[in-house]
Amino acid sequence: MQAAAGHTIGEREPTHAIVREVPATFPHAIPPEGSETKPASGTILEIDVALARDQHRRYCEALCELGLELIPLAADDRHPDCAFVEDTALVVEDLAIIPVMGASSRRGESKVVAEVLGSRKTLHYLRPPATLDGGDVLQVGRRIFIGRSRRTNAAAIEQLVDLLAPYDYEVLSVPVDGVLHLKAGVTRLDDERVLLRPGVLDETPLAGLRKVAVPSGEPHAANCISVGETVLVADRAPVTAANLRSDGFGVLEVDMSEFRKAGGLLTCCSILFTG
Ligand code: CIR
Repeated sequence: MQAAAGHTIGEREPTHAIVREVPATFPHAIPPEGSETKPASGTILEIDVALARDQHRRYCEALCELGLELIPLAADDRHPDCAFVEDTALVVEDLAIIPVMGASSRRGESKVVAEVLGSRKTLHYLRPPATLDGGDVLQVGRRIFIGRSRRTNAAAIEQLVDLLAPYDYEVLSVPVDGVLHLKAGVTRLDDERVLLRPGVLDETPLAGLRKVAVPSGEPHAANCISVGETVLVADRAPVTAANLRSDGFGVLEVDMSEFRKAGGLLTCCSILFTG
């Protein structure tokens, strides 16, 4: 199917997932912002690296169960947050967009991701003063929601609006307050439905979508990965998992406790795209 501008219309399920291994330096990752137990700057997080690696392996197995072909990247100990690969790039149809990441300490993570994507897609680099993390970008059908957060600014949104103009997407800015990234508060279930954590973002731009709220005791569950009719959900979210099952979704659960200690959720650990 072709859009007026001649681009392939991309309402296709993802086929590939870039993932990045857990570095030995993971406990030096940026602490979760907004956490009441936020360690002082320079404090080492209480992360069990061996357990994190085991959880990451199970996460990768679950992505394979979703039918995705994995593209694994080696960890880089110079970059404690590198397993959160989602933030380094976003892919829209034939474009791989490499942002200037919001946290300056993480910017060195992008190079290897750009190299891998550059062999498959057309690379486009966002320019300063734009800053953006991939965790702030949510695609739902022909709508692309961009969180305006502590990491992603208006200049990035303006550049994306221009860049994506020929592709026939509606690009909507969503003020985010209370979570690090947009996708900590809302993720896609299908092209009409999203899983939502109430109270952490301005829901006005989401009008027109059906919202499935996660219960207050399971805030981390709002971040899921949905491919086809199966949804990957976080551990310790039994109500959300049961609700999704009764809505007809297959549910896979993965324990990502060590990643949450560094402010990461399920989507953070992969870049999904259609190859
Ligand atoms: C950071 O602060 O950048 C990392 N410690 C956590 C990034 C999580 N990424 C995401 O939500 N997409």
